[in-house]
Amino acid sequence: MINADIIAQHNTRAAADLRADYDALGEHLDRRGIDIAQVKAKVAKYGVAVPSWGVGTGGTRFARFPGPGEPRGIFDKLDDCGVIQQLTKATPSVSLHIPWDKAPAADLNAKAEEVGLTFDVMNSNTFQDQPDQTHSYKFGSLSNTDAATRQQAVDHNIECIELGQKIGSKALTIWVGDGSNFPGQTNFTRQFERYLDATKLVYNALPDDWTLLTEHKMYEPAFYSSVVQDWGTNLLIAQQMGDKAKCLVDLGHHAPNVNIEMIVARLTQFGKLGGFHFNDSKYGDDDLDTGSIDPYRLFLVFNELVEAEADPGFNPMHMLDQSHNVTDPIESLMVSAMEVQRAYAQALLVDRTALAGYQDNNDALMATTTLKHGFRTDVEPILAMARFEANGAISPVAAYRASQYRTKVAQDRPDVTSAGGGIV
Ligand SMILES: [Mn+2]
Repeated sequence: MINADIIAQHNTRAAADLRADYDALGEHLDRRGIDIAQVKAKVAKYGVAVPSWGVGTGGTRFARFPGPGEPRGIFDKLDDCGVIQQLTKATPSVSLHIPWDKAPAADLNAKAEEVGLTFDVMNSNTFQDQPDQTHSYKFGSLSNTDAATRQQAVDHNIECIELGQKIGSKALTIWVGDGSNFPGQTNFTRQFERYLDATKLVYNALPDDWTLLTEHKMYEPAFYSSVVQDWGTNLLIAQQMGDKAKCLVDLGHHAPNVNIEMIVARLTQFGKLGGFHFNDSKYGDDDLDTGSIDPYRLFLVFNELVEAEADPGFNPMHMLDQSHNVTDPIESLMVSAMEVQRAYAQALLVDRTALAGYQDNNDALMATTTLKHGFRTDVEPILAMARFEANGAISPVAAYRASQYRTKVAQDRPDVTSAGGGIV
């Protein structure tokens, strides 16, 4: 963890400027009929989960270029996630990936408490083979033509639920790489039937207070067809499973230019939006840092989420899911968490009464201008003040660099040449 004195010194130098910026923004928002303290209170309560695999350097199918001080296992990863939360106060939980993060529940709980974190959604892994595994997933997992292979995948998912129950998790996310690479290789219908039958066995093992999240992705690793390729298929799965099953939307898992915010609205309308994987993309499942390419799209997604917030039962799970190839993963995850918070804060500023009026009167120009007014407002003082008041850092990246955390952990953690990239 970072020495609290470093954060305090850093904040002391920046506090006066922050106060002035915050007060100025407060006056501006007051003229718009918005109470800055209310927005700040909502932002302060907002949290996005960090994926355990995100703190290691990612890679592409061509190469991976690890940085210094890479985490050696789940306990190093939890240290790094603890730092992200300590500085940003925006990432109170971690999402584990099994078997990469498999460890005794008592040890996981003790470490999480030590670094001030809780555990979010569990993630299963049936898209690669493990050394001790009986059946291969080369030709699929939950939809494999071989019953024993499907059962192995079902058992693994149930094992994830059982570990999750011991560490306070309340949800399981399933993403499978199942599909085909050649036209004719599989029968679409029979393959999906096998997937549904196997997934139902996992669903039936779900505790009453748990949610099953299924994640769609258009292509990769299968390049001709994917069993769970789009939100329509995902919705069918959630409907077939039952009330505890919902859809997870990964922002990078759609064709370019697809209107994701409308998918969010559709799934929300029918009570089937279960959660998000935030990241950004230019071409495909690029897993770039959230908000780095198209922050307006992120804002439009949050506009739908804020619209739905009025329903107290609406509580989708929010998680980052990205791969860091050229940056320090801790820095990328901190910035990304703040980008998610920023989009949320901007969406909170939208005058929804005015917007509804323009929509009803078909005033397209004023409707879109009203929406954009939220996006154009620089809400950084709100985010920084929320961090400051929670004993986080006013400028997390600057405080992190001043702490030399990476240099210090690199002394204990030997260089590694390869590790699971975990790009899902
Ligand atoms: Mn994902």
